[in-house]
Amino acid sequence: MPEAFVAPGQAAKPTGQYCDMVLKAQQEPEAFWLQQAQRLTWQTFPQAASRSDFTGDVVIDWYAGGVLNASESCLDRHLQTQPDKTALIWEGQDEGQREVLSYRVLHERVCRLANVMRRLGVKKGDCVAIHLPMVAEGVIAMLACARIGAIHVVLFGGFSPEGLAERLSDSGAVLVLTADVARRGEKRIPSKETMDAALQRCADASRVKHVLVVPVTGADVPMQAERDLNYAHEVAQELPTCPAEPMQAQDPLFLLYTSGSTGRPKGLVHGTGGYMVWASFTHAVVFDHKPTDIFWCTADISWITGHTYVVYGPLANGGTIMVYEGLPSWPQPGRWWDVIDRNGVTVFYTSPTVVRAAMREDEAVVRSRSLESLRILGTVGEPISPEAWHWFHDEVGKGRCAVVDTWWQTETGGVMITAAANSVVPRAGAASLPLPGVEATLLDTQSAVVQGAGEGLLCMARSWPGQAQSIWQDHARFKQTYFTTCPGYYFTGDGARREADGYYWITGRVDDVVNVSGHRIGTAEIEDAIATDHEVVESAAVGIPHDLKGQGLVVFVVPREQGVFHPDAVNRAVAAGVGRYAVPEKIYVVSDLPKTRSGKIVRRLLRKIAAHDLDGLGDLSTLADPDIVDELIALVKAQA
Ligand code: 6R9
Repeated sequence: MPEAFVAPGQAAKPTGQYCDMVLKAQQEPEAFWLQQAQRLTWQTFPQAASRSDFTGDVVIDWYAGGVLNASESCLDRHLQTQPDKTALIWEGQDEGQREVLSYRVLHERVCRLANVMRRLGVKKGDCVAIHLPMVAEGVIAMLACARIGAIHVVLFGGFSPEGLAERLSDSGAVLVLTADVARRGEKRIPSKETMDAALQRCADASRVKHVLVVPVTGADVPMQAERDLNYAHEVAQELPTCPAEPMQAQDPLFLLYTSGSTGRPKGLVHGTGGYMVWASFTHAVVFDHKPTDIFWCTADISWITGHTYVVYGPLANGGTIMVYEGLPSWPQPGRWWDVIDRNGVTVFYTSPTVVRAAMREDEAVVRSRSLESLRILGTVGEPISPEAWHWFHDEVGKGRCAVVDTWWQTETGGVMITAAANSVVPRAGAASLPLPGVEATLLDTQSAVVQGAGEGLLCMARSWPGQAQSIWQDHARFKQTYFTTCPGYYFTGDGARREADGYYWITGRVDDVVNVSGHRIGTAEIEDAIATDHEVVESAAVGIPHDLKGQGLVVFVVPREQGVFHPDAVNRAVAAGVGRYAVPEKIYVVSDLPKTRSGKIVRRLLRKIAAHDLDGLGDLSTLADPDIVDELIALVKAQA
């Protein structure tokens, strides 16, 4: 095992391979990142690593001159060395549903679908929407898009038709892949029906020429003649080989929508070369990848974590991925532990929410499973408490697995801050140290750099290969969102604390984004959805601490007419406008919201009141109507 690494220039003498990388990336970034580019298969090797610039118009530019195809790095090159190695193990949620795909078979399936898409007229640079549950076809669809140079846009199965329509229109997708019906425990999710409703709502629905329907359950669903096609039928007609489209390193590989503090969800654009290097590099370094690993990242493919650590990272590194369709504890508690035991999973990467839920189950559930194949455990998406970290380490890892808490974002493409497994000494509850080449910096509210131990806004001083290039068709918004708060730096939206020896602790979002079980929800999206109800004058959504979900969503609503308004209307509006997953925990119907004299809602106050944290509400004299605070406190107490 490599000697555990502390921090360059700190504590013990820095040694080991990991430390060499940190120093090289710091001292000779160009040479270091060109060297890392050799992890991929290139048709033309790049001439430069980064030509990025955080000032002026903001340019994120990696691997200029490089030509590659992401699917060749994930598939073709492994065909030469290990065609029969298992690339993907899929298990369905019903007993006995299992499929094992070798690299050879995965390559064939990807090529067949790529040929279908080409036949249907999809061209390089077109957007293709993927709206599928955790079935092998989701992975296949992403790689098939990459194969022909189409930009994939994976959409969450929990979005409402309105939420889907918004993203379909914004991306201008020309083809959609959906399921007939998705399974979720006992529930059946009408994916095709939801997509039909979304397409009806799209003003420019005509841009979507075809809908490919994957028969997940085999249910009978309405098919619109000419537009809708059966996936199984279409791929069966195609050849199992397909030439890969040569892509410039800078050509987009995918768009992924995520929530920010204001306005509509943004489609973050990830380029091909930089993103793929980052996916491969971080998967190898953070999870100490070994060729014999069976890597299970439990994230849905509609999340960035699913993109980078279900699909691109492990497959670029020739690994074996586990894809499981079902819930952690359905049909019985401990189902995921059984998946680990049955398949010999060695690396298990999940979310703190899953860990917290498992902690609440009878301890016999986890103790009755072997889990002896595991060697590394990871979490992502939200902070993990030291208590949950220790439980994960002791009960799931049986005290012998490395545990990595990984901090990163849709915008960063892959892990940024972590205690890389078997290289960095972890600290329970801390995100720990920036990866090689990640220049994390804390800035105070005056944009001055915080030195040594301290707290501040978490920023990056320099670009890294996985950085998103832009927001789809809105570079001005990209610049405004990420590069104006702290000029010259990429601003993450998170706050953090740093110890004297360089370890980072993430303190949470400093903007109006709420993190419910790892789902990033912009409060503005919730408020916009509620505003569609004409009975509502205005509303404010805030996050409060929640034992199980990390954060819960609370909404304050001012109805047009007090007394007659029913809070259920709010739930309906949110479910329709955003999706059921975003329905608030609690709704308070109030006569007004606390505002400054200039009319700005004082969210800080609402957050504290909603969380019953009534000490130190601060100076209320700047409020337009300070009396409203007493009304809110009384209401929250009465409904506790
Ligand atoms: C990968 C992913 C990003 C936001 C991020 C932060 C929070 C993610 C975290 C974490 C504390 C961790 N976050 N990982 N907070 N510790 N290990 O989650 O991407 O969905 O874009 O969310 O999630 O607030 O800014 P994304």
